[in-house]
Amino acid sequence: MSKLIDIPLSQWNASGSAAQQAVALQALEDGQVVLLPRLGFSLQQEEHALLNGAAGSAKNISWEPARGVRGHGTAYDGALLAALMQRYARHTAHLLAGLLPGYAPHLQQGKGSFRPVEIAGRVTSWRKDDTRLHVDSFPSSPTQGRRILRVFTNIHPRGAPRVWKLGAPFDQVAQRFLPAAKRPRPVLAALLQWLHVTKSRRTPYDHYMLQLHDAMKADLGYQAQVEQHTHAFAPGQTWIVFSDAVSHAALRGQHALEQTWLLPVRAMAAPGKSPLAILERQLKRPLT
Ligand SMILES: O=C(O)CCC(=O)C(=O)O
Ligand SMILES: [Fe+2]
Repeated sequence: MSKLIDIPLSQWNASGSAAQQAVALQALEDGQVVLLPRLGFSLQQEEHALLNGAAGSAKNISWEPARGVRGHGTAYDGALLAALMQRYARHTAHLLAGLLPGYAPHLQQGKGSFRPVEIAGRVTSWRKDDTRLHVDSFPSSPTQGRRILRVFTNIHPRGAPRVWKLGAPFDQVAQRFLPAAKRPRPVLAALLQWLHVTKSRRTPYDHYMLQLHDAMKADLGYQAQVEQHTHAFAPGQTWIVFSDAVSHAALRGQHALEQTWLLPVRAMAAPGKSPLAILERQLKRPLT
């Protein structure tokens, strides 16, 4: 199965045709990336300055509607960034409503991010190293089974692609790494919540997803040998992915926007394809 499917929408608020909606839904739930090769995101005149301010900063800048932008230091105009992120979030909401209308009433808005730093050569710990194949799982933000649906747009002003690798399907990842996974410790989960290390309770599901995330990144033999395809996303392109199930790595690129949406498993067309259901089947017990 090909890892990406193209849908040629060129407007954020266009409804997809019924056929495009069906293709997008099935592709995403089957672990493919939905690529919108003609959907770019235009910056306003004054926002172009944001693409020149990254020197020295090594991090993505995250944004939440309730808390605004964080981690932008003094290099950026916070109000300008917040307005940009808000507009991008709104555009992604329109896109998802038009392409995945069955999801729309169930989507919960997560964080957004502005990614002004070149990925290649960035120094991080292995656990934060997104150049290694992984599935997404956030240590401090348990999803408790909800799907992580993310929209990315390459906004590089001078033509640099954002290069990803896509790896093995989720059920193969789980089969490979679950046998050695540590068992969840409910007392630890309660403590982490009490200390506000996690924003809500880390369920057994979240525990196993973190174990997979870490085990994949830590295993350099796996990284070298597993099936993988490289794909370059050009500036002016947008892509949608369930990043909790799709093995991915970002190898190089600079200047992207990303917005995360969370989807309850019951809102999927085929809930049995969720990582929650796959892990529960393999472990033969409930993980909520
Ligand atoms: O920045 C990117 O293109 C993706 C990096 C990644 O794997 C992530 O944010 O989860
Ligand atoms: Fe990731």
